[in-house]
Amino acid sequence: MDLKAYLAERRALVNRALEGYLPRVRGPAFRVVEAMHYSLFAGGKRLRPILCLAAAEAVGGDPAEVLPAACALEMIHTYSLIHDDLPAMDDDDLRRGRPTCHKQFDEATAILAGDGLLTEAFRILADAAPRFEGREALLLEVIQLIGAAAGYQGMVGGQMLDLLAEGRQITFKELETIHRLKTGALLTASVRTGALLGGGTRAEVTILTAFGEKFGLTFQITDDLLDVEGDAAEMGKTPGMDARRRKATYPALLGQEKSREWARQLIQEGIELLAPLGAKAEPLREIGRYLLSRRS
Ligand code: GRG
Repeated sequence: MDLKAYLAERRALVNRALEGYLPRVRGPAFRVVEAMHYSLFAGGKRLRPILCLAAAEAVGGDPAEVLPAACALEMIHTYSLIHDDLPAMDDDDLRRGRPTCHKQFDEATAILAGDGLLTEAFRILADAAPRFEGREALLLEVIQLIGAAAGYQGMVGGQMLDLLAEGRQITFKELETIHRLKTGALLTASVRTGALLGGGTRAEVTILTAFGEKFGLTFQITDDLLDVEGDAAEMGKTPGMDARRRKATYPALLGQEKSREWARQLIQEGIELLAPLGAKAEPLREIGRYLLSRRS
């Protein structure tokens, strides 16, 4: 399959839906809407929504059915980037090739833009209820799982552990826990959401969730490698920040070559898990392979 064309088509689908969910309607609080819009449309890869759509497809579901959840996941991801870039956290100036939200607007507006995106995500999910008439329990399960993945049991908890680990020597196991929560939880939730709302059987949902977990870890290893080897223009952010902040990373703990090898092995294991799903899971397999060669 032509992965580049697939990703471009899916990205366009997600972007159109996001535009619909976040129109730039003028009003007294327009500044915060503008800041939300600024960060949401700064050109991200849309990996989480695309994973969600591809997982629905892998179980024979209709991707259009899962679009609201896919958009909610992208909003949560964008909120996390806005808050992660704040002076109190990573204090970054560049994100998605543009000044970070707090640089473009101001710190208070960036905090509110993140809050606005997180809240809006759950409103969109709840608003999708009429599409799931007779299957409301499924939608509730998804709202619960995304809440858990984004909150203190997932991404927020991982971010806390990451901040606590700064400048301290940590073990490989601790590093894996941080990344499983900070980045892996939302990526895994994206795949699981697609599988559930796409109408997958429990066995299919279990397979896809296990794939999501392997994918999440592989993503983080390749993210750490990009920070060492990547190019600022291609990445849209400043490389080398992990070392400057003395952050524990896979290359720092294992070395670059071993990290690359481990990423290869993990995603291969993930792809093998998808065997029972047959050809319908090909986009997911391709997205998995793409992790090893991505430049941004
Ligand atoms: C502030 C609650 C809170 C959490 C922040 C996800 C996260 C936790 C911080 C982001 C910092 C970071 C660079 C983590 C590494 C992995 C990651 C999430 C990279 C960015 O995701 P991509 O590559 O970005 O999918 P795009 O811009 O393409 O959407």
